[in-house]
Amino acid sequence: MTEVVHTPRVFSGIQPSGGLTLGNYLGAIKRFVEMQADGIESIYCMVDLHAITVWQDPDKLRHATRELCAGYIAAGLDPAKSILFNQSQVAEHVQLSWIFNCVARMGWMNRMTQFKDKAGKNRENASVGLFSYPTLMAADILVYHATHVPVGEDQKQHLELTRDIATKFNHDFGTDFFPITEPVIEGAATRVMSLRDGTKKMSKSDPSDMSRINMTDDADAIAQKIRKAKTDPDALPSEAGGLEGRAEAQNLINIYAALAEMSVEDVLGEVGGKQFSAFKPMLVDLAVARLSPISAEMDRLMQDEAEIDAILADGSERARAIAAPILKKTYEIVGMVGA
Ligand code: AQP
Repeated sequence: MTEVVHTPRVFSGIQPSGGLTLGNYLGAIKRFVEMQADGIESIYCMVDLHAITVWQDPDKLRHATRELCAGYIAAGLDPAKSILFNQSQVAEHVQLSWIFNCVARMGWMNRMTQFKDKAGKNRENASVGLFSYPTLMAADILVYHATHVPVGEDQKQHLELTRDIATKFNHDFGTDFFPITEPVIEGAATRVMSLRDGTKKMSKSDPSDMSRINMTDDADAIAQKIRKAKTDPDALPSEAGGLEGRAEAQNLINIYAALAEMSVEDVLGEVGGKQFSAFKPMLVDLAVARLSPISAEMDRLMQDEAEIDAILADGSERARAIAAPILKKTYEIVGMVGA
């Protein structure tokens, strides 16, 4: 069998399950913008079908989908260079996910920690969609033959499953058709933690708004949240080793480093020895300087919903042009009769 060389192509997605957080920005979108700058063909999705694995109010879902698109663009994605679209408009994702439901094994799915975290104690009452979420995610990626997927640390296990599905499909059908995708988990803030609890991920759906910085927060809200962020009584260390066992201090330093585009070591070289009372105002100033222009641009873009809808429609068409032949070929490999 000849080895297929897959051309580099980037895919990633974010759920419109609420407003964008600083976690989504530092863990994902900021990396998307850097990858666009590298000139690799890039496809960025608003994964609305993933969002409905837990209840979404339809009006809020529509708003969040458009706002997420505005967030992508405001952060620096150019819809002429990158393909921006919402998942539900390219049916090939769902069609391929069915094939992958038949490739993935129950044992693999039962090991997915995100399902366990999100379903919580009431697993019997979770949607079937929440359980099969990772096979749809594998389809999102592989329906474009994406080779690189920039994500935050929390998505690592789903990406490993995507690789397992591609490997098993290729093995079962004696082909090299699907690439073995590389996760791209890079930067100082691949796991931004809650401002109220340094052991919990910062999340859109955390009931406490004080736990996260939203990309739409104004300067006052950002300042208030950082001022009230949980910390410990000690001064900041001068070296990274001194952050061990200090989850909240580590989190605020990681956020600073990612926003300043500095290494943690360099940040500690500057702020080591300072109390949080002196460091927090520095973090507020930096966060406001970096995030305010993005939220102002999101506001401006949201004034023209028709323009956002046109960008999504154009992106869907360009995405479908890539996905349709890959799905068709998959069906042929599997043995579906068709034109
Ligand atoms: N706290 C985080 N730190 C770093 N990266 C993060 N991401 C999410 N939270 C953090 C990254 O953002 C991308 C999109 O995530 P998602 O919206 O698909 O789902 P999620 O990871 O479940 O994000 P949320 O905010 O926690 O959403 P809800 O509350 O709806 O479940 C991914 O690349 C993710 O790694």
